Amino acid sequence: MAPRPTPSDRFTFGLWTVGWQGRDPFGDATRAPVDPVESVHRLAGLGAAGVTFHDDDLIPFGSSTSERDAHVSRFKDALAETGMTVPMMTTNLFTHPVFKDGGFTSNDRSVRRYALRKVARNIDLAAELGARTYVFWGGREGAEYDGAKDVRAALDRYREGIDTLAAYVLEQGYDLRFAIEPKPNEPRGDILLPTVGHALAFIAELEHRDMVGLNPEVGHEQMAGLNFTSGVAQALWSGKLFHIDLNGQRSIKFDQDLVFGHGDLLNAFFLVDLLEHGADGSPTYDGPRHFDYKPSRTEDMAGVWASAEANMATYLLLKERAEAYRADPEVQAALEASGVASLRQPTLTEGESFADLLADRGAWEDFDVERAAEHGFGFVRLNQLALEHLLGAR
Ligand code: GLT
Ligand code: MN
Ligand code: MN
Repeated sequence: MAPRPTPSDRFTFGLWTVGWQGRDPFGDATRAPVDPVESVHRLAGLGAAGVTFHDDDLIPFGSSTSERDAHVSRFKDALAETGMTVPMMTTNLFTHPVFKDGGFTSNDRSVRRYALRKVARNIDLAAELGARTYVFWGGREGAEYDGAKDVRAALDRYREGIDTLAAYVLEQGYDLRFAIEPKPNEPRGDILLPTVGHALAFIAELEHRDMVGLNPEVGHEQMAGLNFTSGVAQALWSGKLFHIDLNGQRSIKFDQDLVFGHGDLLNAFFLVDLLEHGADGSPTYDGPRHFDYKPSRTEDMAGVWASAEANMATYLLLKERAEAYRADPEVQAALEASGVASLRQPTLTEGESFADLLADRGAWEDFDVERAAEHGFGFVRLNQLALEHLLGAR
């Protein structure tokens, strides 16, 4: 039996996920639109804690002020009726043709100015709804042709955009942090800030770098052939894991946005272990477990809600399996034998200088290189134990 989620598990979903109609570059929508109010009720019924959204997911682009107020008001009612929260919000700077060359980095300055206004307007709503994280996914910030974009100027404009909006948040006194979401390509041929590493380097150049972190997505790193769990570990190491997009991806291809765990399952197992248990058994991340997936266009509406449940069930199953893995004395012995804990020990002893190391004959002159080279680390055995726990064989 799959475990049942409760709001204390902090599962959240983008309104654009269950609301995806299945339109792709080759085919029309396979499902009718879903009313955001219905999504709030359905997801609450399944045990989720909250929803997230782009401005245009709730308030259709081009709505008048009175229409906007009406959408927000019935959405707020749904939140009040269900107890659902909105921990994160974001802006759609990619659907309307005006953003075809990007928002913050469009070669058209008037579009850049319009993009800043669109974000600021939605930041006001985010603060009103109590969101704590504001995501920036720059899907259209990029190019297809190397001569079409001065990348250094684009990065200047990207920095200007983020810093200007960060200053606005501070001036308004909003309790909101920014999270940049990297992606290597799609919809643009090449997107700026393509990976966790690029985004971390960009954040270090910002004036308001303290309030800007990351929203890494499983599939986006895997599209670039990278190890997601390892990227998340580096984001944590930098104190920059502000939010996370969980889903599934099968290798280097278009962005699949499958259900969490329906891609690289072993990597998902170690991701859940990292988030829930870190290195010493305590959680490393206490924010929402946010699913950013697309219910496959083969599914009808019953299949959509079943797929939403599947994300949460998979996460909880992996959490259970990771707990069993951690508690197994054989795993503990294998971890010890593999030197996993030993890596946490500094290479120089406390108080030891580099001169002391240079004087240590045991580290060089008398070091038995051949003997040290013979020693096996037992990583395969460790991985097999993880796999057996994952498959429920232990
Ligand atoms: C878009 C994208 C996602 C981002 C969302 C936030 S929207 O669907 O594919 O990865 O997280 O803008
Ligand atoms: Mn994606
Ligand atoms: Mn995402």
